[in-house]
Amino acid sequence: MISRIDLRGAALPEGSALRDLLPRADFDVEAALDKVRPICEDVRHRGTAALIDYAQRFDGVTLDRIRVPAEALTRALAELDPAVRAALEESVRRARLVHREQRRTDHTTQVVPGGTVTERWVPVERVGLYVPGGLAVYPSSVVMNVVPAQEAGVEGIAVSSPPQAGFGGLPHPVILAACALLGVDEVYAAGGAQAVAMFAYGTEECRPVNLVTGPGNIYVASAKRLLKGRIGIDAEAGPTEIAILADAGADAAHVASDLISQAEHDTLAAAVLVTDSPELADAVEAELKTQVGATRHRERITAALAGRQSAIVLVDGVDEGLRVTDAYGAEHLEIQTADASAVAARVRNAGAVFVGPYAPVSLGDYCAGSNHVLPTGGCACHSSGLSVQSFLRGIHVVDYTRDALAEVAHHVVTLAEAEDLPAHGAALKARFDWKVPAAK
Ligand code: HSO
Ligand code: ZN
Repeated sequence: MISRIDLRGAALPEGSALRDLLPRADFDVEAALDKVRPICEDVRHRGTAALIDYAQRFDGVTLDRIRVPAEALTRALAELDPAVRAALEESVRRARLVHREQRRTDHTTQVVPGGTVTERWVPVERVGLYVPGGLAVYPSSVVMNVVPAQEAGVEGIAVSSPPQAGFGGLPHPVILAACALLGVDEVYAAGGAQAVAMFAYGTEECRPVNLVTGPGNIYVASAKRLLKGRIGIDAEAGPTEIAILADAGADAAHVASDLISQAEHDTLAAAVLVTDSPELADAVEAELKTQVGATRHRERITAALAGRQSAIVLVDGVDEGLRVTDAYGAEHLEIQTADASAVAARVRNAGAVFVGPYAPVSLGDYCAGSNHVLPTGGCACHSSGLSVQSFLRGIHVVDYTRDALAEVAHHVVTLAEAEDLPAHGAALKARFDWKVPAAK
């Protein structure tokens, strides 16, 4: 059902060698580039007509336009199950509480009298938020993308999600309802690489955006990599990962259900338990066997747990466990050990950390207030999840008086000469009648 990796009894290797002991799913974004490149070029040149063709080819729907009409959004919200509406509202409320606090205030540093640098935080003008709709549809991802963009003050927010044959070629109605609930009225029925190309190049219906965020399949990730530069992107999102660091005191049934919860996403999803307790490892394995049989998506889950990307890793103690989880850099990391807060405080690499027995990843997926668009594939070692910061740019505003410039001019001229860029120095000299003020 799930493989074991026994790292007990010997010193753990350093850095990447340790990481290599914990296999990951093959999510070869590079390999998809050849397929994605012609699609993006086609959208660039033929715009809406190309998107209509791809909707036919990949989604099996006949569309005459890509933009979702306003009435469809209003109707989706009116027809939304009240319990789902209440749950989405609570998800939004909590996400707003957390993301609002991430707003940045401008800050001015007086470097010298008369010389200041102000860092101004300016929202990106226009963003395209991608919401997947293949194997599963994720209205919760609408919340996780839109809330930080709104809290950052982004004015132009467009959402795209694949057209669904079962819903008259529109994106899934709960996705439309979530957009309407959040006040987003610019929604497109486009999926995959073609949606990213639509955002990047623009079409007759959709103005180009500056930044594309949101998770997606390998083609979406590949198109984001291809078009990066023309557009900004968030961290690349691959298959979901959960790692759990647990000791003998953890509840095996809960650990197993949390591993299963993320395995439910995808056959390539990774579920990794790191523990110093062989008894817990055995108990979790037994729980997995009984629990998986009772789940709706048991085939997908079994494949994910049996895949080479999932494992139970045995270590000598919690310290070694932390070294393993840091080397792995999971998208989600649960700490189910004694003194979980203290252990969590020592984590260096993870997309998000879930502390103790009552903070399962599923809480974070929907209603913790945290964001669920997180770095996967080890990207947590260098990147953060989606936040207000993802939608802001810090602009340095440099303001110096003549005296403040005079004070430092000789240093600038010296550095310009050292770099053999005399015209840089000349730009200063010209302001002082070609006589650089002497050093004080
Ligand atoms: N666990 C996923 C997010 C999600 N789960 C959406 C359920 N719906 C990636 O963080
Ligand atoms: Zn999830």
